[in-house]
Amino acid sequence: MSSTTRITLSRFLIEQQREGGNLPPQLRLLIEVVARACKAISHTVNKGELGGVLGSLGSENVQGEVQKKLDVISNDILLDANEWGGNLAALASEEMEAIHLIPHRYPKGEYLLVYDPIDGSSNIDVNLSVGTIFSVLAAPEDCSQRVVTEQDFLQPGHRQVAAGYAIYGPQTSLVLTFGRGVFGFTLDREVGSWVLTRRNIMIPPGNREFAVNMSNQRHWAPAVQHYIDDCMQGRDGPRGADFNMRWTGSMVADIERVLTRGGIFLYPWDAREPERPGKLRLMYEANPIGMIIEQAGGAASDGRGRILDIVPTGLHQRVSVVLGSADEVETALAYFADHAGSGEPAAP
Ligand code: P6P
Repeated sequence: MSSTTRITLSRFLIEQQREGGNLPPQLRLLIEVVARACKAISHTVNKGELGGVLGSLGSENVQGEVQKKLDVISNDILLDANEWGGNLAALASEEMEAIHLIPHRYPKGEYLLVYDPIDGSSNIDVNLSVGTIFSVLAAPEDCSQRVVTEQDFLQPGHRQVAAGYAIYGPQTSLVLTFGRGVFGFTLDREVGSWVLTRRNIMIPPGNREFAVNMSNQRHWAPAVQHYIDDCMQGRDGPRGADFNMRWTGSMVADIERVLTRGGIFLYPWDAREPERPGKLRLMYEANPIGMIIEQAGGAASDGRGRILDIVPTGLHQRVSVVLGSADEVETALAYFADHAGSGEPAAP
């Protein structure tokens, strides 16, 4: 790509602000700060053994999951980068049980940032792609006059004003949406700039590829068993086509593949913990990814309805997800509908 055509993230955001007229300066600056923090996280992840950043801390996060060193390091990078800028009224993270208020010494802003600092952290020690997922909401107007509470974050996903993820893989890339299309950037490490490499990403239809953790198959609701069974029967079965399966253990890596070549990603409810709707978290996994998928022409459901219409009841609540190319999600949801009247177990 010649240097004359290189559009950096900064230039892209300024042009979006100028042209679209609905990328407010505070939101533009917030995205710049988050993107800069993702560069710092990428640099730290890439150190691997040499940086002493691998392995676990021996502690558990609010999810009851083992915390990796990089979970905490990345969380702190995002906190330190964002709390002073005057763009945020508060932050929230997978790694922090409660919301994080902006210290009194800094001005409060108009937005709420909620994020998963390292998604897929179980893959860090085995050198597989991991990522950062973030979601931006508008803070209620009276937040400037009062203490922000968790309730202020509990907005349905269709109220997000921006969403994105960084993926730390063979390349470090950033995928962003403000509700007017999905854009991809690649980190130029020589210069330290995010460079626009994909405009208006659209999920290709018709790709016969599903991403699900097959080891949970015996625990799924019958609707999911039936859908995956039919895919597995290939061209001689009801779907009339052979399917491929991929599962990386990092949502951002699987979603990057779905955005790029299509297919479907599922993490459905299962009977291992029947009271739990699913494994993935609504506020900082399903909602931001769901916004990106919809903006790329896809669909994002919890198996019964649109993920972005779910009214959250808790910062760390979990949800079942079925998302990807609109055609394949529609086909999968037909299985859910077929089984819905049978009284079979499904997401509570
Ligand atoms: P499992 C990572 O912990 C994560 O939240 C997602 O990134 C990923 O898709 C999923 O969980 C993997 O879950 O049960 O297959 O390890």
